[in-house]
Amino acid sequence: MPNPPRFETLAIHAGQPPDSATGAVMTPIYQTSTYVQVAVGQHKGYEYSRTGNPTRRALEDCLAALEGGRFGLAFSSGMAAIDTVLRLVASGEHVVAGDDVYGGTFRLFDKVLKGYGIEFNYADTADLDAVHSALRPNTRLIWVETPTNPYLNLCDLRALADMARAHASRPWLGVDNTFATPYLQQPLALGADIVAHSTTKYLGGHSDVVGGAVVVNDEAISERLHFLQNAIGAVPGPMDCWLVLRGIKTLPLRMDRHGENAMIVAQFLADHPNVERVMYPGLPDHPQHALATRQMRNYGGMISFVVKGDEAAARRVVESTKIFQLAESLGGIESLIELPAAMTHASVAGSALAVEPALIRLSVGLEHKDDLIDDLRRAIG
Ligand code: P1T
Repeated sequence: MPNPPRFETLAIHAGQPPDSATGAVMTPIYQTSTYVQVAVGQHKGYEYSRTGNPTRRALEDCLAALEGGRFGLAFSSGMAAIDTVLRLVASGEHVVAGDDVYGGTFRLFDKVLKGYGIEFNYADTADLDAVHSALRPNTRLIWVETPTNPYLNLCDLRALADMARAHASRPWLGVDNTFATPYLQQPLALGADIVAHSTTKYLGGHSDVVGGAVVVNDEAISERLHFLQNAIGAVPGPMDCWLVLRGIKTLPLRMDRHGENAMIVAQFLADHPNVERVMYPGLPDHPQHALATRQMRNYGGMISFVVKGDEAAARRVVESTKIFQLAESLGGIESLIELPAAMTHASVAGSALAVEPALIRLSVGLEHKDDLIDDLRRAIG
């Protein structure tokens, strides 16, 4: 038996054999909404592009392979992916979510889904006891990010999966793997039931597309998700699927360099006299550094930090970098800087999940490390 292909090989080939019609080496963009039927119900596996599209199928198969899962589904955004997963939860059921998640995820849970009768509470997912005591007899889903957005906390996925299996209501463990990507960690292998992504970020990798994904192993969950994907219809177009497929081909290379650059930037910040606190799982003083070393291939490209002074000082920093561009989002080749409390996490303001106003978040890109350090040195003073 030949060895199963490694991650780098899957990233380039999984789900993408040469096109059967033409031999095209790159997956064609099947820009079509519908497919001819030679007689009623007689077709080549595709009827209508909300239900299925060959370019999307290539992406879905590739995503499943990268996560080491059986079934992949692509969506029009990360939020559409998460929303579709949450439709697995019925009114009257309960979700334990991390207390440090993307602001849009909290907004969806608190401002939309709660109104349809799903119960939510929020726990520090780094603290297993806190998660355990948040579980209820009607808990259907535990929803976590690791590392979290924006505080870069980790949770022990294997321990949470064991906890979910042992609990009477047998909730699913769902993991938003956007920050880590499957190159750095594969939650399904650690016992998670559902993995979700904003493919807008590292998977796409070039800040040119918005998309989402879900990967699962269980056939019944997959069937329900496929039903929901078609019924709700938050699907990506073929061009967007192609952009994500193209981005994924270099994911391993990019993640290696994101991790290297971020480690150098985090060390620079940690040594800087004007910096009060740095949150990066690769720093030895990060509270889950040992877990990060065990659970992740490298420590990723995201860093949060607080400068000495007040929010105005933080605003001055984010408005004065030249290479780090002031923008929401993350995971592209270019470095970004932002103020979560006022930007990506404005929707958690006033809630228990509120982010401190002076927190700065970096998405460390692939520019030369010395240029990144020079840029931050100029901005921080
Ligand atoms: O933007 P969209 O593709 O819909 O993905 C939403 C989403 C889901 N999960 C995580 C962990 C995310 O970070 C995001 C989007 N986040 C940003 C836009 C941001 O700047 O944090």
